[in-house]
Amino acid sequence: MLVLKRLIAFVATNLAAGLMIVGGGGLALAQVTGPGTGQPHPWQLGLQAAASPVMADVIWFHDFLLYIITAITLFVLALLVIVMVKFNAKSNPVPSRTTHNTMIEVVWTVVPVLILVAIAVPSFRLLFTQLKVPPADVTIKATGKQWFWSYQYPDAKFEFDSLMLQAKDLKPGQPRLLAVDNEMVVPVNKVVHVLTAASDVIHSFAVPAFGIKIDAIPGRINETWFKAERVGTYYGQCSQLCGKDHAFMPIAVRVVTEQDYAAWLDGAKKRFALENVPNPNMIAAAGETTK
Ligand SMILES: [Cu+2]
Repeated sequence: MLVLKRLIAFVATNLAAGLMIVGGGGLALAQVTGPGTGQPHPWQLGLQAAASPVMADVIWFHDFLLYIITAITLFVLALLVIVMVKFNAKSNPVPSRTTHNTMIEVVWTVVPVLILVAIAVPSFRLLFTQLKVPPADVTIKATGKQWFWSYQYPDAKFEFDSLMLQAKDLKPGQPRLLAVDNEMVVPVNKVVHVLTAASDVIHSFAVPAFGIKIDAIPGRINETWFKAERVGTYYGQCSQLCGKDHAFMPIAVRVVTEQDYAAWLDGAKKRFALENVPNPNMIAAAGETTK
């Protein structure tokens, strides 16, 4: 009974969201269905609401493709129905012997090319935005380990581990399987340059609300960036199968105001200081030359 109820609810939500898309109210699917809390929610449909300009572009591109694919599907369906109704053996007993039609052949070559160009332009623009890191305000190195993340703030010279909270340790409001003991903290509206690496196997650093997902590979450093536009906590997960606890190494990013960030940074420097701990993984701080 519950399954049936949920199924009906699911179909109804789908239909409503679908109608909104077809209606073209300019509403992104994610905003229609997501509460914008930086985490997935039960019966979620579509992408998580955007908290960074890149994710806003990703959602726009997703919706844009949905319009195109819907139009193409409906067009092909209409053609199939016409063929089935008008040209079946009963209603069209003597088939035409036409084999070529230059006009139609030009059209069915040129139109798909134009559609692909229309898709390629925003697609490449989005790729370039994602790949070109703007001048960074904060640099953080995220290291994937079996099975947790370590965050290093090279400019402030500290590093800490971030482990998933067990169900019994959750405080009210903290999501199960996503909340961690030490969140990665970043200031709002600042460009955060994320460097990723791994110490054992390949992991992947992904936070859907920021539109970032990048492999963390042992022995090399990958980079990506995000600019969080809203204060809050945003969750992601390791997105590369990395062993038995792959599902239990969540990413939690707490976006705070600049003042709160400065205060946190002061405290964190004392708590996680590396000064006396020789750390071979420490990367050269910005502005410092590597010896
Ligand atoms: Cu992993």
